[in-house]
Amino acid sequence: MTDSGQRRTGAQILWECVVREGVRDVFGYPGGAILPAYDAMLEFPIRHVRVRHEQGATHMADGYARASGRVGVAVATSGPGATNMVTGIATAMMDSSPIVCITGQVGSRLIGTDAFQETDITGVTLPITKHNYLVTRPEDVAPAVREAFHVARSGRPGPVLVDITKDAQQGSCAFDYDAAAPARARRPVPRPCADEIAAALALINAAERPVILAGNGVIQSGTSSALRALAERAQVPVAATLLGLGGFPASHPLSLGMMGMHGEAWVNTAIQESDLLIALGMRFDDRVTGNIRTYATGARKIHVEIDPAEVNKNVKVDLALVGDLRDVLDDLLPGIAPPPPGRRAWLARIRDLKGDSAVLDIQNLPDNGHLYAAHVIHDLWRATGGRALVVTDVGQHQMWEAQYYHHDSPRSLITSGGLGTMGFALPAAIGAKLARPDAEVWAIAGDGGFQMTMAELATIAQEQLDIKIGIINNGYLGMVRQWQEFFYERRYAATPLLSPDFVALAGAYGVPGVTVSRRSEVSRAVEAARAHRGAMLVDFRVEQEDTVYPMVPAGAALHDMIRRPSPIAETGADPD
Ligand SMILES: Cc1ncc(C[n+]2csc(CCOP(=O)(O)OP(=O)(O)O)c2C)c(N)n1
Repeated sequence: MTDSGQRRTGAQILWECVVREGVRDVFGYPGGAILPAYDAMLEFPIRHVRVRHEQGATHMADGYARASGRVGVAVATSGPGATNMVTGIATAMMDSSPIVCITGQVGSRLIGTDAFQETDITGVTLPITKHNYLVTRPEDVAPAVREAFHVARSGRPGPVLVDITKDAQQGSCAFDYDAAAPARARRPVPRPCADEIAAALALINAAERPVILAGNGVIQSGTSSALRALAERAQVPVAATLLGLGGFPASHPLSLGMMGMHGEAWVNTAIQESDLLIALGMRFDDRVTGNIRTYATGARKIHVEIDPAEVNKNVKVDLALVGDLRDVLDDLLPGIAPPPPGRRAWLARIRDLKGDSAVLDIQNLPDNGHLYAAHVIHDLWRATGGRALVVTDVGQHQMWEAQYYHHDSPRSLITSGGLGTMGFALPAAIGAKLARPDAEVWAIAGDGGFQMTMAELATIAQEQLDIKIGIINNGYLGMVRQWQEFFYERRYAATPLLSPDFVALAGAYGVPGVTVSRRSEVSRAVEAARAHRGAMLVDFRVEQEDTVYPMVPAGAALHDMIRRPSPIAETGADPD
């Protein structure tokens, strides 16, 4: 660390700030414009994971942040290095994940000349960052980096980019860390007033058929136990968004599970029949509401949200409590009254709905020898005791994971919800494993999404990371094929998929693998992977034309779902 007033280069100042923020792991890829920073990095206690593609670096930083709650850091050079980060930054933005991306920029005198590897990356990322900075002088490095970390983690978290010109990295200035505090005034987080809290309590205490909608905000704010206290005291069932899964224990009797497009029928029906929705840290995404005009029309709505821009954006609410969920729950809890008598009938009604749907559940049907993805996820959940940290990709397998792996604790599911980014799982799992080395980390990907970032297998091998990889291999871009099946008369344009031999591919990186094509083999393969010290890949060859049920077609009312047909066990002929 520097003595106060010592001269330091911009590159040294950068890493000193990063280290003082508590960061020890960064993910990146070098190049000319960021070379001074890479050179200076060697003087600092930083583990740098050199990725195979800069998109991977951003997903790793994101996975690191989601697994730990700490800020993740990704580094890239100018031009193509920086633009390769765009998808990862947008992914972090949509899911409110705190990451700081550091990019090199061409020399300040070359800016605007179309110099070699010049891109206006602050311009490019303006709509997909919480904030970004172009730093052209060494004196400005520390204030920008320190503020970037603050902005990324404060309020509603999100990605911040700091673009530093090569001369700002190379140049030097007198440096005093403590004097280089962020210049900008910090914005205080609002807190609802007593009248608003009283109004919310009046609604909650009187409601006969309330439902809590728990979102990512529960996990971000670390309020799982307060949520549990609220639900239990008021006897209110809890539905979760995809990103809210784990915020409330799935095994709890008041847990409803996932809501929305692929939510179970009882969850969506309960929401449609409710008289009060208590939305906590969620933003009424269209995948959650279906058609807004027909969404929970009989329900009053309370929205607790830290970002005022989300309030009344998609769904008009009766009462908005803008503030940190932790503060609001602290204020609400003492005023929760014993539930009114109607609440008991409501819970009974939900129990009936649940029983009705469960009859059709694939887990309750006889094993016909075929391997369904739902079996794989269910058996993985059993084998890991529900305690693994699962990182999924995007597609059908993501929805089956959400339905069949029952998450009891926060930060045990990491998935790209808002942007729905294929290629997310493998690199995000790397970040998660570095953030939580003791966790059992499983990356679950489709055969399509895995191929988008599978080069990061090399990173796993090089860093010797103990990550288990499960590929749900159905020979299709499954989720798109499902839409074609339902809405395009089974015209499977561009969705059949040829894949390499994934086990041989992993083997080329020194990662062992096995192929599984029968249900009876699932548990054994999972156990073998768990017993192996180090990375291992399991290629699950599942039914090709299986479908995620239920499904609310895009734009339809939440209660108008395509239900799971009962003869699902009859898909395909008898096994040989
Ligand atoms: C980068 C990107 N491109 C395209 C899509 C559109 N998309 C959503 S799901 C999906 C299919 C995913 O197929 P696969 O990875 O094999 O998983 P499966 O649905 O079969 O489980 C596609 C193409 C996307 N979400 N992300």
